[in-house]
Amino acid sequence: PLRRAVCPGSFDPITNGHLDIINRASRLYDVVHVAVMINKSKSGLFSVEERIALIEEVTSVYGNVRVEAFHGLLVDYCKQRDIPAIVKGLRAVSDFDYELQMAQMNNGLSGVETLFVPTNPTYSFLSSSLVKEVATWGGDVSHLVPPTVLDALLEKLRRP
Ligand code: COD
Repeated sequence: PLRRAVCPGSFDPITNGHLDIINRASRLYDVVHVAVMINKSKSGLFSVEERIALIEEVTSVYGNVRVEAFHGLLVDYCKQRDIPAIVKGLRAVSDFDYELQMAQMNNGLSGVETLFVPTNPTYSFLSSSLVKEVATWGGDVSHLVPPTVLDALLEKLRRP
């Protein structure tokens, strides 16, 4: 059977930090599912369809990444697709509290395991929200997101 893992997130938009984790997961597993989790209370800059298109474009080189949206609990996403592992990036201790809480909750709910990959230090300060904030005020984020994402971001900020 194929060994599967999921990299979940909001990906609004995908950054080089996300991409680094997805790339590393794609070398450890046969299939990596990237799940764009829909959060009704957070509307986001990019639509879910736009986020998926961007992720598909920048992960297609890996050859074993599948991207889809999901509305609901991550453990249900995993159960429906027979995915035993969640792969998450850990940026700093500040991520750890919440990530540990979610990992333990998810394991308690369904037995799914969470594996933490230490972030490439180049991206340890990086988040989608900071990228959006910096780009909104004209700051240079070209080293923080893939070129396709940069184009989409600049286009979006020009015509919101
Ligand atoms: N370097 C490395 N990894 C990074 C970086 C970076 N610079 N930035 C982000 N990441 C990784 C982290 O592992 C992060 O968790 C993941 O990418 C996604 O990041 P975001 O910011 O896109 O997404 P979040 O933090 O909004 O995602 C939270 C989830 C959607 C995963 C979570 O809320 C969830 O599972 N929701 C579904 C509902 C559910 O099951 N809730 C119960 C949870 S117990």
